[in-house]
Amino acid sequence: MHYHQPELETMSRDELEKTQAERLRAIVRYVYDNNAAYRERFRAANVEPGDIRDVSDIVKLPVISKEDLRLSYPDGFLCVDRSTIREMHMSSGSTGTPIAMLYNQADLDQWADCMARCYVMAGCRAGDPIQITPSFGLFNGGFGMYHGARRAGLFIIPTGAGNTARQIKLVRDFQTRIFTGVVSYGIRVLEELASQGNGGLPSLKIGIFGAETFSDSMRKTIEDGLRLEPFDIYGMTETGGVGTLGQDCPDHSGLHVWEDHYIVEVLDRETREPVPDGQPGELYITSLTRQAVPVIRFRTGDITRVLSRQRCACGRSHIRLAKITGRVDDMLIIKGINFFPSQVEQALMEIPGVLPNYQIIIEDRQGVKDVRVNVEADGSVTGFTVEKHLKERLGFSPKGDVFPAGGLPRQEGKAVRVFYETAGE
Ligand code: DLL
Repeated sequence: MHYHQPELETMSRDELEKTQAERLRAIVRYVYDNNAAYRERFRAANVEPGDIRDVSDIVKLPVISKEDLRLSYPDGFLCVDRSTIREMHMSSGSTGTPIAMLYNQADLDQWADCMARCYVMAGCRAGDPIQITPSFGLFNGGFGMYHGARRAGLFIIPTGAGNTARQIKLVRDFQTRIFTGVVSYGIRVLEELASQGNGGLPSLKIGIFGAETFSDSMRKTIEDGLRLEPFDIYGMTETGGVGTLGQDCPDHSGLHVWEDHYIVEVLDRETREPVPDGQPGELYITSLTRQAVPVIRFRTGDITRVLSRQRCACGRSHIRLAKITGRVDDMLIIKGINFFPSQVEQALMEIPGVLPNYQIIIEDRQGVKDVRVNVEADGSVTGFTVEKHLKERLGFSPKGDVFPAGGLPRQEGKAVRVFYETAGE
């Protein structure tokens, strides 16, 4: 077995929980002493650092939402002197109001180590050529993968986003072994390969994909099409970026979250009470080791469940979560039925001949919502086939429109799947 930080990745559950308790006490004291906004929030919740003795005391602390972070833009939760900041990243967020994440040197090191753990866990070894296709810029994807690849000693090919024909040429010219990207970019590469019609990419062995829900069908399409082993990498701007939270291991039995750096809580979406392991809920994250902008009980909006706290076949003791199935704010309610875009994706991909490109259009006709699904498929699939299958799987019948391969628009970066139309005004 290979690990980037063997002692930390395989320490016993007892040690891990002891480390978390110590670090939780320290970080709570730290944010209280170094940031007025945190101090005020703690006071409003009637809690003091001394009240936090064990991990179970975490429920006494106030939660922090994306909205809180937006309102504090650009640096309301900063806990270090501005002169020590070394880098920043930003997420645009669905409303367009940004959230900024600032890093000091210790935070950049922490990010690099978390990312390097993910790489080594996936089988990457020093000297392996890695092509990094998320964009380099304010989005954390490109630079996070870069920092980690430096730490793991990989040979970095920093292509950034787009120009798929050139990406393919570089894979061939430099025998790229590891390919990284947002999930939908894996599909884009497959399409480009098909249109070139001149063979596959045999040097590729490892695919590291994330930033979007990774349905089983999408995963299989990428695995079979690119003939590599796909890994699902998880992270977000607010926790410090890609890879900070973790990834699945070669056992593919859930996402290992780096628990010496983060405390995971899965809470009921309405009551905010912890749900039992195995039950789905909303993920809250506390960062234990970040210095510039630590988050305490950050409400991620992501839906998951705890799969296991047992040591994994890979030797790691860190918790395993189910892959992220969607976001609380993505849930759609049409004609009284709740569903997530990822369920539509899963159902669509079960239809033979359907291609992995689709749009969900929510039509609003004077307050009455209806849904239409546009999907690319080969000539064997009709709108009727799509409608019938979605009805069986989702319990309601959106209108299905079929487009030829390449008939729907593509975006650079994360794919946009849901569109809103207002009609009849
Ligand atoms: O998307 C970080 C990242 C970059 C992860 C590249 C993996 C690869 P944000 O733009 O802040 O950061 O978006 C974070 O994206 O709360 C999830 O809703 C979603 N997300 C990220 N990774 C996954 C994943 C990056 N593996 C938000 N599966 C998160 C499902 C994911 N959703």
